[in-house]
Amino acid sequence: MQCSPSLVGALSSVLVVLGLLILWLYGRTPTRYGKHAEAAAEKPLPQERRRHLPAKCAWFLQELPAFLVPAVLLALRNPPHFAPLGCRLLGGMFCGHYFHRTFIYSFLTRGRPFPLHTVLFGMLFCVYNGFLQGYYMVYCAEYPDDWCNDIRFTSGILLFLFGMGINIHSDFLLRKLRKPGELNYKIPQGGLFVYVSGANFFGEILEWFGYAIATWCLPAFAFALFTVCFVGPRAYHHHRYYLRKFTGYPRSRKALIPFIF
Ligand code: NDX
Repeated sequence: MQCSPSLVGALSSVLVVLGLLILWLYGRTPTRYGKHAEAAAEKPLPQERRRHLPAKCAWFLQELPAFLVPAVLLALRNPPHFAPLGCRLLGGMFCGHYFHRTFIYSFLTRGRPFPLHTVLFGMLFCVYNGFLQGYYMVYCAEYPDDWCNDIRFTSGILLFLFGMGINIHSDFLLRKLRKPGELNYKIPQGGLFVYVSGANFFGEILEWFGYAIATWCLPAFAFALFTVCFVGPRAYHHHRYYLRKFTGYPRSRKALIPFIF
């Protein structure tokens, strides 16, 4: 396969447009899964009356393509070797994140069942994004020999690891709020939840901006922007939900960015 810069440009632009569309749609009304499925249940859409999948199964199926598609592109690389920096960044950071999300997070989650159509949209999205990131890093990315000493590379890797740490720890704190089989909501405590309601989302955003800075490429920045557009409004709606539901909810806590928003 050859690198086509116009294909990369077109797919990245679509990702940005999708992100902005989602920001416009979900800025006003929350995505209808998890705690916002409760409100949706009062006025279900026709597709929401149909089938749901258990959360473990939904997360596994939804996220698997984001791991598998770039992994297959890496394996099919001709000649197949892992030496170029782009391949190592893709394998270590992008596939590393989705390995965790697919094979660890999905088996640990204690979340609610997902509407089937949401899972299908999620899968489609992960195929698309997995292909874009994988195709670019395997076939297009070229770095100077001293890129590993560049401040963008080192700061990006550190930001990615820092964000991943926050994200995994915050998802762990959320999981600990429930015993197996429970589906009720409690006030998140500890870690970065002391400062924000969407600590896991804040970590996810840092992660993808770290990846974008370390790889310094259009597809990665497009995905980081998409992440802000999708999880940003979700953090905001979670925050409003908590303020409505819990009278004792800490007033100093922000929605997404500590001390700011
Ligand atoms: N999956 C990213 N729109 C999404 C799936 C849905 O990885 O087509 C984006 C991802 C997809 C979405 C994905 C893209 C856009 C789609 C959408 C479906 C429709 C939409 C395709 C791919 C679409 C159009 C048509 C416009 C194009 O019961 P519960 O489930 O609420 O339990 C929760 C629990 N919990 C609590 N427990 C007790 N007490 C409390 N107070 C609790 N609060 C929460 O914790 C869950 O079990 C768990 C986490 O819940 P929550 O709501 O905090 O996080 P969640 O949204 O479930 O995300 C989980 C993790 C998190 O780390 C987050 O950062 C990451 O996944 N994530 C999520 C979404 C997208 C994404 C990352 C990214 O863009 N990078």
